[in-house]
Amino acid sequence: MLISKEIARRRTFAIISHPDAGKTTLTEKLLLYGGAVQLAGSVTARKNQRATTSDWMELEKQRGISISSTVLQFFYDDFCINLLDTPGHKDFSEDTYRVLTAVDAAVMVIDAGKGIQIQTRKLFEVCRRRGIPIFTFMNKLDRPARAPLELLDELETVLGIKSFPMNWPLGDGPHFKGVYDRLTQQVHLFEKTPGGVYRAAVKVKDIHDPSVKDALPFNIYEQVVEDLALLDGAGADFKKETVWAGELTPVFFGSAANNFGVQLMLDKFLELAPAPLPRISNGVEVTPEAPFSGFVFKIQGNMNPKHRDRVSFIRIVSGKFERDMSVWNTRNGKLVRLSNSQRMFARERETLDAAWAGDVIGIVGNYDFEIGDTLTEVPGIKYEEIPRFTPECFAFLHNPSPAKFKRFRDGLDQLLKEGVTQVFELLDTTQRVPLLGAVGPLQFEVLRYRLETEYSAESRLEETRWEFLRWLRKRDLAATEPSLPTGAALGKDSTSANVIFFPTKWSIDFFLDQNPKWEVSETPFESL
Ligand SMILES: Nc1nc2c(ncn2[C@@H]2O[C@H](COP(=O)(O)OP(=O)(O)OP(=O)(O)O)[C@@H](O)[C@H]2O)c(=O)[nH]1
Ligand SMILES: [Mg+2]
Repeated sequence: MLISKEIARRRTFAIISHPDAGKTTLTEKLLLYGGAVQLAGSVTARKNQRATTSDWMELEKQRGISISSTVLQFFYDDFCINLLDTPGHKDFSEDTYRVLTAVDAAVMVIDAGKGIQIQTRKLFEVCRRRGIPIFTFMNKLDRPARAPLELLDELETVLGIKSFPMNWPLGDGPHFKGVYDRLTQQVHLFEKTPGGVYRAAVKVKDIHDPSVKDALPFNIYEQVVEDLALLDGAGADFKKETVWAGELTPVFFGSAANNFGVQLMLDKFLELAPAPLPRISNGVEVTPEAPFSGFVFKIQGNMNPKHRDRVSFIRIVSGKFERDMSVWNTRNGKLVRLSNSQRMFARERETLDAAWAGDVIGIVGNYDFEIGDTLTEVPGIKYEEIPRFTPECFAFLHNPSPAKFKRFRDGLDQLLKEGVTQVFELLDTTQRVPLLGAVGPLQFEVLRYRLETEYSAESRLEETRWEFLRWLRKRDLAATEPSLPTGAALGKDSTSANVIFFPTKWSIDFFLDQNPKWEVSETPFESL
C-alpha cells in the first residue's frame, strides 16, 4: 500500500478528563467495537472479576483508578487506531501531558451529572495550546444528568469552545432511552445488556415513530422535541475545519458503562478527526510522508513481570518504520538499530515489522533513550514536544536496608528514567540520599510501591518543608554567591542545572529582592 494511504487511515488520539469521568470504561468499550476485546472489562471489577485492559498495573486494579497512560493499537473498519487512555488524577498529569504530545486529537469525557470539573479544564487548556481538535463525550446519562443545553452552555462559558451536538439524549437516569442522531435524523434506541459487556443492540427509528413516543415519558419526549427545534433554529454551522482548528467540539451523549452511544461516537470521530499532520523540527515543517522520524514520549519498565524489560514508546511523526532499521538519536548523535519493535495493546504486545506516521510503537530493551529523544533517518531532525514540569512536593527517599542497596539503586534509576518522579541533589550536603520532586504526592506512593513490588526494595520517605522550586541563573555575570532566605536551599537537577528550593511563595519574592543579579524561572532556562 502507498505510504499516503497508510497515513490517511491512521487516527491517533487520547482520552482525557477529570478523574472518574469514565475514560477507562470508554476505552474498554471502544475496544469492544474494534473487535479487540471480546468481553469488555469493568473498572468496578472486584478481586475475582475481570479487570479492564487498560488499567493493568497492580496498583490500578487495587484502587480502580488509572495511574499510568496506556497505549492500545487496533484496527476498526479500514482504520488503524492508536488509542491512549490517560490518568485523570492531577498527581499524574505529567504523564497525561506527555501523551498529549503524541496524539492528533483528544476525546474529552465529561460526567454529565457533574459538568466540567477542574482537571478537565486544565487538560482542555493544554489541548488548546497544542491546537488539538477536541471531541466531547457526555458520559453517564444512565444517571441523573444536568440538562443537555446547560452542559453545552458550560462548554462555551467555562471552556470558551463552541459546540455542535452530533446527537441528543432521550431522557436521563432511569429514563435514558438512547440518542437522536441529528445528521441522519434517526433515533437510536438501545437495549441494556447485562453489565454492558457486549455490544449493545440498537434499534434505529424516526423521532416521530410512535414507538419512540411510547418509549419515553410524555414530558421528556416534549422536551426533546423542543430542544431539537431550538438547536436546529440556532443553526450553528458545522465545518470540519473549525473542529480541526480546535474552535468547535462535536458533542456526543451516552453511557460508556452501558454501551450507549459509543459506536456512534467512534464512527463519527473516525470520519471527522484528522489523520497525522506535519510537525515542526527546528522551525521547519516535517510532513508525514517524509523519511522516518519520531520521538520518545514515554518509557515504562516491567510491564510484563515475566520479562524485566523496558518499553520506550515512540510516536512516529513521519515516514515508514521498518524493524531493524538504523536511525539517529539526535540527543547524543548516535546511530541505533531498532530491532525489538512491538505493537502495543496495553501490557500485551507482538512483534511489529512495519509502522507508519501516526503510529505509536514500543521498542523493547535497554536502549539509551530518554523521554523526549528524537529518532530519525535524516540527521538533525529534532522535535521539542515534551513539556517540563515544576514539582511542588519534595521528599528524601531513604533506603532502610543497606544490604539491598543495589536493588534500591537499580529500581530507582529505572523508575526515574520513566519520569515517575524527578530527582535533585542538594548542594552543601554530604548526605547522599536522593531528593525527589513531584507534581503530587501520589507519585511518591507509586514510586515506593513499584520499588517494592518490582524490585523488592523497601524505602522510606522523609518529607521536606519546601513547596516551591525555581531554576536559577545569573542575570549579571559578575553576580556573586546569592544570599538565601531562611529555609531555602540550593541544588541541582538531573541535568546539573542550578535550582533553588523555597519553603514559601513569599520567600521567592524576598530572594529576588535581595539578589537583583540573579533570576529564577518556573521551568529550566534552556527550555524557555
Ligand atoms: N453509571 C455509570 N457509571 C459509569 C459510566 N461510565 C463509567 N462509570 C463508572 O465510573 C467510575 C470511573 O470510571 P473509570 O472508567 O475508571 O474512570 P476514569 O476516567 O478512567 O478514571 P481515572 O482514570 O482514575 O481518572 C467506575 O466506577 C465506572 O464503572 C456510565 O456510563 N454510567
Ligand atoms: Mg482511567
